[in-house]
Parts: sequence; C-alpha cells; structure tokens
Amino acid sequence: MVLAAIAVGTNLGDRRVHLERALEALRALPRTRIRAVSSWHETEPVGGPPGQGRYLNGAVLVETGLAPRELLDELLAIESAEGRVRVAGRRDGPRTLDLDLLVHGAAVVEEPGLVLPHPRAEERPFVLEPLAEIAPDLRFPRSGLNVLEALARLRASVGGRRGSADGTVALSSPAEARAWCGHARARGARIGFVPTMGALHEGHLELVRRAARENDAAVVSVFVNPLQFDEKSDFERYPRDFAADVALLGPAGCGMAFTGTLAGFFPGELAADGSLPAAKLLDPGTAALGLEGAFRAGHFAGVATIVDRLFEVVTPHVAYFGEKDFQQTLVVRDLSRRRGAPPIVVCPTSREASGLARSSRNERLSPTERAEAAVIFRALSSARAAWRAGERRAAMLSGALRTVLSGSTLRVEYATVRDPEQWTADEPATPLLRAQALVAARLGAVRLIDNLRLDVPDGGVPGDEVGGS
Ligand code: PH2
Ligand code: MG
Ligand code: MG
Repeated sequence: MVLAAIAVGTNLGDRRVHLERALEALRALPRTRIRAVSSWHETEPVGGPPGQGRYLNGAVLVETGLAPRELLDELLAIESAEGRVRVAGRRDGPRTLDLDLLVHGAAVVEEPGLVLPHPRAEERPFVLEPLAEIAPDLRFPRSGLNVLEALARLRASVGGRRGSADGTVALSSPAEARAWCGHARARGARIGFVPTMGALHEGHLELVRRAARENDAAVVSVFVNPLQFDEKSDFERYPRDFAADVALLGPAGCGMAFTGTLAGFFPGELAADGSLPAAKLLDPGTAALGLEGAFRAGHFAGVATIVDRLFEVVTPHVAYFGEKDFQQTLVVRDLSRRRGAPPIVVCPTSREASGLARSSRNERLSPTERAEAAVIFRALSSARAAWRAGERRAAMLSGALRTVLSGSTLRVEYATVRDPEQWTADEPATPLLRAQALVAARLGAVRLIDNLRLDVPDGGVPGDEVGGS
C-alpha cells in the first residue's frame, strides 16, 4: 500500500455534484481507501481559453494497492463517467471533472500519458493549497520538497524578495511561515523580523522599512497574542484587519507577512478549552519585575512565550522592536540572550506632531482625548529638562513627571524613573548615572504607556543594538 495524492478540479455544470460523485467513485475503487479530503477551493482559471468559469479545486489523499498506471486508468474512467468533454479538443479547456494523479508513493515515472510526480503540481496554487490542508508533509519525489515547502517556494517566487507595492506574500499560518523562512534562508537571504499585533501605523512601518533596508527579506508577524492580555475587554477590542495590514506592508518593503491562531502557534499543546497550559508559559526574567509587570499580571510571560515561538518559526538574523514598549525590549533582550539569538534592534519611538507616541490603541481615543494624551510627552520632556538642569535624584525626576500629569484628567498608574541598564522593580534610591522616565496612564477606557531616555541629546537610543550576539 502506498499513499497517493489526487487533484480534483471542475468548472463546468454543477460543480459540487461533480465533486461529490467523484468522491463516491473514488470510495468505490478497488484496493483503495480515502485517507483525507480537502475543502473545496474556489479558484480563478489558470491558463486555458479566455472566458471560462471559475474552478472548484480540491485534493484527495488515498492509500492504494493499485499501481500508478492502474490508478490513472481508474481516474480517467471516473472522468469519462462524469461526462468529461474536451472542448475543441483542448486539454486545458473547461471540464466537468479533472482528476490528476499528483504523487504515487516514491514513484518517479515518465511515460506517455503518465508523468509522476505530476509535472506542474508544484507550480499550481490551486493544487498545493488544498493539498496542504490534508498532506502538508507529503513529499514530491523529484524535487524532494514536501507540500508546505513547495507552497512556500511557489509564493516566494511569486512574491519577490524585497516586496513591492503589492509584493508582500501573505501567509495564514505559522507552518507556512516556517517553510517560507526556511526557503529564504536556504537561498542565503538574511531575514529581518518585525513582530506585531497588527493595526499597523507609521511606527510599525518605520520598523519594517528599516528591516527591509538592512536585510534581504523583511518578515512581519501579525498576531493579537491572547497570552499577553491581562484584560479580556482590551483583547477583544484590539483592532484586527490582516488584509489592511498587508496592504500597508507591501510599500514598506515587507517580503512576507503572516498571521495565525494560538492553536497554529502551539499545535498539540493547548488544553481542551483552547488555552495554553500555565506550565508552557516562559519565565520572563527579572526585567519583568515592577511597572508593566506589576500592573499587568502575566503580561510579560505571555510576551516572552509568543516571542520565543515567533523566533523559532522565523529564525530571524535580527529582530526589530520599538522603544515605546521599553520594558518589553528588556524582557526580549533577556530572552534572546538566553536563547543565544537573534540580536535585538530597538528603534526610537515614533511620535505624532503633538509628541503623542504612536500606538494602535490611540485609535480608540476621541479627538479631544487624543489632544489631551499629549500631556504624557510634555511630562517626559519636563523630566528630561530637569535631568539637563543637573537633577540626578529619581524621586525629583519622577516628581517633575507627576507635576505635569497632575494638571490633566489622565489617571496615572505609574510615573517613574529607572536606570535603563540596571533594571530594578522599584525606583532607585541613589543618584542615577543613566535615566529612563516611564509613564502609564488611563484616559477613558484606554491605557497608554510611553517613556523617554533622559540622558541623551534628543531621547534617542544609545547603542541601539542590544542583546544576542
Ligand atoms: N486546471 C487546468 C488549467 N487551469 N485553473 C484552475 N483554477 N483550476 C484547475 O484545476 C485548472 C486550471 C488544467 O488541468
Ligand atoms: Mg487532468
Ligand atoms: Mg488538471
């Protein structure tokens, strides 16, 4: 018995009826058992005469004792029983039913009427996409690629290396992303990775442009990670529109963007209720102590766990994070040190003209609130002015923050100062050599965070390549 894969296509007559009857006939084949059937994919005709209708395509995996030629003859018999007509004698014309033998075990055959593996299977999305659902690991004996790898190669060749106006390859699962990245690396491409939760704005695009500039391929993940949300309502309200994100990523030079589900990131690891068992969460280390770690229980364990998995999927040469989530950059740097890679590049916070740090959550602010939120940057700037005037005591610097914030309606969760290179859960009591001012505050239903390095000329990031090797 060997595994054989069959492609199914139809674009004439009642297509669903043809497909159902094809399955019935396949079930009735001698010495053959159906192992899996894909869903039906609506596809645009590829090649062939103009004006033909859309196809329904699918794939079937069978276990068979029939030899390749025997199975092929059975498939041709099923096609003719279904009234397949060759319009104008063309082999690429519309058809009531087309059954193509794609792969028959390890058979490599080149005979009249029978070429195995099917010579065009690996070039056709309408073959590979359904087949990937049911047999992602099935190998094409000639190229040696499995179905996911062949799909990745196909998309990479269509998508181009650096991305173009619409050249971003958009993938819907971590498994496909892993295969795409594997191919990119095999071609020798250097991968720059930007993990995101989508709802992309100019700040994200600055990271992506930099990743594209400094590498052969910029890869972006778009995943609203449930593990890092401490508030269910925040998770539910987080904006999601993958197609809109992909449309922004092409012009920024992104080569591949992918999304996925928690189950896709952690196959076989979720509990029955769809959650990730606590034992699978990573320890986020000491940088997670205090501030965000204190106000958002479990947040950094969720961040570390997904970032670790993202790094494993993408295996980037370098990863880019925004300084806006300052404590997160410390947690991720720790993580990458423990793993030995990748180096983490921290990029300056992108700001609106008012100084407000760009954030997907800003979308939930009213125009009035948005104007009011700029007080956070004024507070940070006031602390920096105090630093420049010679103040080195944390309590006085954070006092400067709070003085400005107290004149607003923001509900401050913390407004404080840390040594950015020696993280402590609490505010340092001895005079600082370096200082990072950090603020978290709520405005209406929205929680905002921001921070500013005080001891550099314009709040830039000194030595922005940190962690890794
Ligand atoms: N089959 C062809 C030619 N073009 N296009 C789609 N979308 N689906 C098919 O099955 C198909 C095609 C020749 O077999
Ligand atoms: Mg055919
Ligand atoms: Mg065909």
